[in-house]
Amino acid sequence: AFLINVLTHEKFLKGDCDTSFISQNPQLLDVRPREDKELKILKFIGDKVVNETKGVKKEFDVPSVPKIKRIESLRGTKQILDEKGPMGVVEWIKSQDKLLLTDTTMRDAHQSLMATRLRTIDMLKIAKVTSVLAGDLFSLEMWGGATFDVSYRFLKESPWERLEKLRAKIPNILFQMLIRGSNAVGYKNYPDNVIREFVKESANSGIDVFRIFDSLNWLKGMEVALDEVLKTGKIAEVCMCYTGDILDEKRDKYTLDYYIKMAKEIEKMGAHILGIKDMAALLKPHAAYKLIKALKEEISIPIHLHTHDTSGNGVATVLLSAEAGVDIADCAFNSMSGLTSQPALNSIVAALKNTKRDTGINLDDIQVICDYYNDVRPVYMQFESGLKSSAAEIYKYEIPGGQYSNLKPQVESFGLGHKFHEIKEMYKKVNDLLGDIVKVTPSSKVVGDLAIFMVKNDLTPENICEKAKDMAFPDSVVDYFKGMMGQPQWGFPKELQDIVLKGEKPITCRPGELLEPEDFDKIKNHLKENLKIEPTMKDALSYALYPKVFEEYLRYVREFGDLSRIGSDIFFHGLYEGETCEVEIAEGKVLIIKLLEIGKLDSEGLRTVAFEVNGNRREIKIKDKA
Ligand code: 3PY
Ligand code: ZN
Repeated sequence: AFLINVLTHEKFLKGDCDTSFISQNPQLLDVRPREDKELKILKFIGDKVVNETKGVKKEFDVPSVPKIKRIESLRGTKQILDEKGPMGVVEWIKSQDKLLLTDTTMRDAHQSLMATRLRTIDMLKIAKVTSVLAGDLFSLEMWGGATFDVSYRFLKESPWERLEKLRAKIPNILFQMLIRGSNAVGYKNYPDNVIREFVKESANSGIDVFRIFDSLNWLKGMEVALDEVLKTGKIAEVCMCYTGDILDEKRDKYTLDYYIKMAKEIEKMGAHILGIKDMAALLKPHAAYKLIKALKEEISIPIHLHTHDTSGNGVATVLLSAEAGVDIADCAFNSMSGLTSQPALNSIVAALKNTKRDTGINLDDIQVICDYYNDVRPVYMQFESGLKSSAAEIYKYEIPGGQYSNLKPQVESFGLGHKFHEIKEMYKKVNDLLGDIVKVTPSSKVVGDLAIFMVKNDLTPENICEKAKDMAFPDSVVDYFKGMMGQPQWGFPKELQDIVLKGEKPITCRPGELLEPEDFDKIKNHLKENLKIEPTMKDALSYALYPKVFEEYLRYVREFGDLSRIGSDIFFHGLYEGETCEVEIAEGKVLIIKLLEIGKLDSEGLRTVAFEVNGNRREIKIKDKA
C-alpha cells in the first residue's frame, strides 16, 4: 500500500520529484508485484478511456465456448509428422481420396478481414475445442505473414508466446506458417543467419509446415529458408505465386508452361509439397482445373492450393481444384471467410459430402467453432475494411487480398480518399510499367507505394522519367530497383531504374550474399543493457527483424504490463462509467475492476480516473493528450 501510494501520488506521476531511489532499488517494486500489476492495468484502462474512447462503449456479448472434454489420445496429422517425418506425411497425403483442408482463421483470414488484429486470447479460448472438433483438418495456418509484426506493433503481445500457447492446447493438428522467403516475416531481405535462426526457433516453438514464397517467384530467394526447413525435419511447402490468367492467350508471360516449369523446379529443389499461392484471387475456377490437371501429370509431390474469395469465385475455384485432384486446399471457417479472406470452409465441406472428395469433417462439429468466431468479430469491427460485396474488378487490378482491403484506409490516411479509383487504376499501370511482375508482399507494396506516389505527384507512366528525375522515390521502390527484393523474371525497366537509383548500382546476386551476418550477441547485450531484459534468442530475432517495433513493445509492456490476458472488449474499447470487468493479471489472479468516473480536466491537463478494485477505491491521474 505504501508503494502504491507513492506511485500514484500526483508528484510522482508528474515526475517532478526525485524518484531515483526507486530506480536504484528495483526490489522495492518486487515487494508487491500484485499492486504493480494492478497499477499498470489501471493506467492502461485510464489512458484508453481518457485519450481514446472517452468512456463511450457499446455492450458486447461474450462469445460462448462450449465445455468440451479433452480427449487424451487425440491423433491427427501432427502425430504422423512426429512419428514418421515429413516423407511419412507426404505418403499419407498421397494415399487420401479426401480433399484435405487447412483452416486459415488464425492467420490469413484475420489478416485479410480485420487488419491482422485477432488477439491471442481469442484464439486460445477456442483452441481446445478446435483440437477436438476440427481434429480432421490437415493443418491450421496460424502464424507468419503479417501476424508477427502486428502482434508486437499493435496488440502489444508476443507472437512467440501465441505460438507456444496454441501448440500446448492443440497437440494434434499440424501448425502452418507463411514465410516470405528471404524477407522472413518482414518487408525486406534479411541476412542469411537471421533467416536460418528464425526457421529454427519457429520449428522449436511449434511450426510444422513452412509455406515459403518469394515475392517475385525468384527461386534463389527461397533457397536459404528451404535449406533450413529441410534441416529441421519439418515440412517444406514451396510456393509458386499465381498471377495473370492462364486462360487468356493474349497474356504471354504467366502461361501454363511458366507454372509447370516452375513447379518442376520446386520439386527438384526438394520441397515436400508444392504450394499454389493465389494471393490476389486471380485463379479462376476453370483455370484452376486446367492448372492442377496439368501439374498432376508433371510432378509427384502433393499440391496445396491457397486462394482468396475476393472475386466471389473462391469456393468454385476450390471445388474445381478438388475435381482436378488437388490434395489440400486453404479455407476459413465460414464466419471468418469470404471477401478478401479465404473461401468458406463449412460450405466446402458440405458441398463435397457424399462425393469422392468428401472431406470426412463433421459439419455440426465445425459449426461450433464457426459460431464462436461469429461472436468474436464485433469487437474487431473498427478494423474491418467496410467492403460489402465481392469484387470482379480484382481480375483487372491484381491486388492481393490483404492489400485490397487495406488500400482504402491507407489511401485515406494520405488524404487521397477521393482518388481511390485513380489509385487502383494506377496500381495496374505501375504493374505494366514494371513489366508485369508478381505482386505479393513485399513486391505488392512496391507497386502500391509507387501508385500512391505517382497519383500524389501527378505523375504518369508517360511523364515519370522526365518529371521525377529529381524526386526521391519511396524506400520500398528504391529497394526494389536496387535488386534488394530479388530479381524479377523479365528484368527491370532500365530507364526508370536509372531515375530511381540516381547513379547507384543495382545488385544482381542474392541480397543475402551481400548482407553482413547479424551479430546476435551484440543484440542481446543491447537488449540487456538498454532494455533491461534477459534476452532469449527469440528476443534477439524479434529485434533483428523489427528493431524499433520490438523496443517499443518492450517499453509499452514495462509501462502498462502484460495485457495479453485482458479481454479484447477492454483492450480495444476500455470500460464505460459504471462497467465492471474481471481482469486476470497473472495465472489465477483476478481483479474485479469497476470504472467509477472519468474526472474533469484539471489546470495541469490531467484527469482523475476513479476505479473500484476488488471493492477498494483507487484513483489515478491520467494526462489528457487532446
Ligand atoms: C503475406 O505475405 O502476409 C501474405 O499474406 C501474402 O499474400
Ligand atoms: Zn493469402
